[in-house]
Amino acid sequence: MADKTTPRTYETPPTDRPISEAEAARAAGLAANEHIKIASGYLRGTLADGLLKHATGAISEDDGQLVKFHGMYLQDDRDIRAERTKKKLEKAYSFMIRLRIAGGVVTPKQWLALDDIATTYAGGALRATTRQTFQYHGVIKSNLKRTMAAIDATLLDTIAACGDVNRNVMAATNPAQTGAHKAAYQLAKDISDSLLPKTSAWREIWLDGERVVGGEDAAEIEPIYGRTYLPRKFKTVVAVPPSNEVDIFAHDLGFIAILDEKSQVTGWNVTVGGGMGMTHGETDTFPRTADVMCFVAPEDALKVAEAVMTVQRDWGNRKVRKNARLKYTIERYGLAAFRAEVETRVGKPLADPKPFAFTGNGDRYGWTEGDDGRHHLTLYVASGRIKDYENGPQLLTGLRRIAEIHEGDFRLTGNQNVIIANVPAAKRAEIEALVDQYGMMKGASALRRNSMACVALPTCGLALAESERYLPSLMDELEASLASHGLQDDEITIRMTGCPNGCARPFIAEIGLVGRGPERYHLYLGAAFDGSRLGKLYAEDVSASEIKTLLDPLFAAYARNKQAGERFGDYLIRDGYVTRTINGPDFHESTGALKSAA
Ligand code: SRM
Ligand code: SF4
Repeated sequence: MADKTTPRTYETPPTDRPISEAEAARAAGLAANEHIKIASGYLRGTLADGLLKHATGAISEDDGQLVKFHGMYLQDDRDIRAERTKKKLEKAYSFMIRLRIAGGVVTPKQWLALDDIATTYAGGALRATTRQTFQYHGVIKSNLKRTMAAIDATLLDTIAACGDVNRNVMAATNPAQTGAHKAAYQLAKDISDSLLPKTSAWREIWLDGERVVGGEDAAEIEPIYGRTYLPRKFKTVVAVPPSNEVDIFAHDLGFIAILDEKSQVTGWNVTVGGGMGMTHGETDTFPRTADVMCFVAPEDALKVAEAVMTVQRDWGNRKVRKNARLKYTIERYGLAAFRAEVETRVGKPLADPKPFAFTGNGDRYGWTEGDDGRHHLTLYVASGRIKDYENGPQLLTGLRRIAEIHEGDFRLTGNQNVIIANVPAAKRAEIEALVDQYGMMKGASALRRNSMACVALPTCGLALAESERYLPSLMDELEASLASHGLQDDEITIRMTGCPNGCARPFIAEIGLVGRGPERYHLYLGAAFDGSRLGKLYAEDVSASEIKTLLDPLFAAYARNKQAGERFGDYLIRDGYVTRTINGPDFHESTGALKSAA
């Protein structure tokens, strides 16, 4: 037995002691959002407590990141920010809530309930987004849980509408149009369901649901995502040629229906690595059109979707968030290596893509008739804002009246428009009368029908310039200019955003206007009408009043010199006004404006 006085010897403590995941993430230099995810307990953070703090209309910064996974953003009214700061008042905080509606299909009953929520909690407006869903703006903190409960009662939710996860899955708009559209809608729903986060945090926080007890085992709680979810947002779409209304080349993952001679889907071409967002002046960020990677049989489509997403989960950049999207992963490792890894995970080689052709990325307005004799009416909604305009269409009331009598459903398009779908022939006249009564089809020009603007000011915290509130008046001027050159019926795509994040996909519009600062925009030209080619920077930092002056001579030259069927973007390249952008980093390589317009 050792004598009490004998000094003891101790082992040297291990230097590789187990450290927490959060510490490991910090040691590895991971981006701040990675720490927040790790520490959040599967997206809970301190949200539940934060909602009880009535002294502020905001939530903590970390919770502000987490709440995105629940489909929400903390915002403030930027129109009155300076005035409130001067008065030493807290910013006028409120929340934007985004729904998840795979394929954008809503029943009349849901429409009425969503309208009711808009009227009660969100300033009387529904906002159809560029990704086939709705947003509410201006919901104050004390109404959040009531609003979420009301959304839940519609059998819709907001889970994964934002955040580092697979977001709302878009599909060619009208499932009732053909069998192929039905298949596209089904695939979108299946992908949306299978890639949905499984944490019970959403139900627990917003609906006072029970915490699902179980271990802290990531494989059980989030079998696909794990504790850190994805490096960045991930967007999936499904298209049916010849329409590219979902803008497949702008998304991380896409499926293009390949049809047989009877228009049945034989399988899908898979696209990867599209995206719009960039930062002005930082050439290691850029918009990129997706690559067409392979062809898959219908029974393999879901497996491939999961494999693409998990390769991005494992290979995506978790240190630098602005280089974390799949487009950068593919630029870094190459398409061949990416495809090989997807094949390994799917467990078989994938076939090469099949031929396909798109004709445009806009919507088809007015009435159409489906295979089954049902009728569908596509309505133009300026920037997707569904409200009663003072001297314009009474969209909120009119669509409510239609929902009260409609037997089919509503479809949201990826161009911020609404389709009143599945109308039996006998009901068409009644619906048409309501559309007329509420001024919902008042002649939008060809340019306007092919336009989109992102939300920007006053709610978007990232906006550098106006967009939704400015584009309508700019279009008044451009319409006059087009008409003076006899181009009033020419379809030209025009899109505006308040910053280079590209929420209205401006880099693949023939005329792209991207906010640079108050009343200043970069002008991009030369993109393809079908959304398959990026535009080129034509003029930098132009003032709002210069835009028309710059475009007018180009319209004149186009009117004079265009060949039969030639699109505006293609013409500008052929006649040497801008160079053709190949893809990705090449976007920054040379400026446009090679030749000045006479
Ligand atoms: Fe977006 C961030 C609005 C489609 C790229 N987008 C934002 C935020 C949430 C601002 C923020 O982070 O604080 C904007 C909220 C404004 C507001 O007040 O409502 C916002 N984005 C929108 C919507 C509502 C625009 C619209 O006018 O309809 C669209 C909602 C879509 C949806 O239903 O999910 C919307 N955003 C897009 C698209 C278009 C698309 O996906 O087809 C893009 C370009 C494609 C892409 O993802 O690359 C897009 N939004 C971004 C980015 C840049 C991402 C990047 O990779 O760099 C941001 C900023 C970010 O993520 O850091 C952003
Ligand atoms: Fe906001 Fe910029 Fe997106 Fe417009 S493009 S909504 S300004 S983040």
